[in-house]
Amino acid sequence: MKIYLNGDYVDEDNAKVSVFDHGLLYGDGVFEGIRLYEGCVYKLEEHLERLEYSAKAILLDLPIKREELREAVCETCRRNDLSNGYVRLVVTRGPGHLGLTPDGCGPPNVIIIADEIQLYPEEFYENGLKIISVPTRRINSSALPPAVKSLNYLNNILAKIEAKRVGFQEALMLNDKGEIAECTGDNVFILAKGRLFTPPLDSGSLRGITRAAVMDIAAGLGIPCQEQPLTRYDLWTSDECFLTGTAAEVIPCVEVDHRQVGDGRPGKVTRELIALFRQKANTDGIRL
Ligand code: PXG
Repeated sequence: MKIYLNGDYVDEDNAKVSVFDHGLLYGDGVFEGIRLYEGCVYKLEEHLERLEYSAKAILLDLPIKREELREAVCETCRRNDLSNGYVRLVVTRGPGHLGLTPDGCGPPNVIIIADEIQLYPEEFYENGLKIISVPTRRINSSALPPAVKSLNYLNNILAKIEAKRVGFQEALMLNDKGEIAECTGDNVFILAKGRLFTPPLDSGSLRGITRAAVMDIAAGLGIPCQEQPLTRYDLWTSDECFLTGTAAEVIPCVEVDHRQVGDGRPGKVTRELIALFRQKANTDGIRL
């Protein structure tokens, strides 16, 4: 496998960064996860923009321009002969001293890994996921803007472990007020009385690119969609529930905290959104 590392395409075994990189020492950096569908890098511009915003928010100067980064993502896919897969784009603060200050750190490391993707088994798209809310909370939006896709995922990882230990595939994460934030790597939607609802960013949700794509598809279908704070009760009593994310795409939830959602089967609107998302996935991006 060829990895892009600071302008070079190197073998996996030679793709090395310093142990003094603050990305490793402190999780100081930003990243994106991007899909490649039949030779088309899905919503690449949106991902590059979000990366730039994440970097700006944490005062990290990207050492590479949009055009170069776009080409590097595509070239990494080409060099690995991929036409379907997953791209991980990472920018770290770079090597520095032991100590939190990023003064003297750098240059940032820019890493692009393009590989095949491990998807949820198709069975979950047909039968739905069972999810459970967990004690570990989403980081408060006043502590770290949830729109920043940083290298700090420890509380999401703890949430995932908590859900898995009690036999669930995914964890529902709440914010400090007990409102729904999101799942560990996916946004949450419900359908109630014919309207879609998803938590606003302020509730602790990432500005998901799949979330936005689903909102567009829903608008095209004439289904109203509102960003609104949601409680666990709203999910328990919803007619349909689904998650959205780069890796999972659109995936139904049929049980939340042991309460069956709707009739316990993936809902009609959810199935329609899954089908339309899949239809459009290889048309909405940049061709290799
Ligand atoms: N919330 C969080 C916290 C995320 O990290 C999403 C929502 C969905 O956003 P997009 O833009 O992908 O629709 C994400 C992003 C994984 C994995 O391995 C997934 C993400 C990030 C890191 C790892 O499943 N998803």
